[in-house]
Amino acid sequence: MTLLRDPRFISGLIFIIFVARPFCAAAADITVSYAWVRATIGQAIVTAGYVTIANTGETDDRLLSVRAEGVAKAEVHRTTTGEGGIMRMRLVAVLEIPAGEKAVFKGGGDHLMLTGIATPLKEDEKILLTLTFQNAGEVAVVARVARRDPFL
Ligand SMILES: [Cu+2]
Repeated sequence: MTLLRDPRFISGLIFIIFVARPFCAAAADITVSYAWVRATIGQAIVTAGYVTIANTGETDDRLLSVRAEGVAKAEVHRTTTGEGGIMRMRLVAVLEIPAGEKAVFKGGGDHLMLTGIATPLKEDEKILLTLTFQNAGEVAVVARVARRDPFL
């Protein structure tokens, strides 16, 4: 991966790993934790990721966009179960994070949809996610790659 040869990327990553708590990143009033991405199967170029976003401040914030290292596109999706148990998934262009509240991503609910994965994501690898918020700005978090929720 060419990113890993870029010294700026490496120093950025080292900064995140040693200055922020692992698997948890904070900017102002927004904390992103419990970040993990489901390992890809075979040559699949699509997978899902999960985070918990807490807004500990007094001001509402909004998640505007997400980037994932080595992944062409990352979006917030919401799965809902309708009549007859039919599951639907739709794009959430802007995710509101009201003051004092938490957004918990999970299977069957909100998730990050990662598409265009250049290199298969294997269990125990790590992937850098960068979430951009309206007020808090960019919050980077190192997500674990796992086959199932490593935080349960
Ligand atoms: Cu999805």
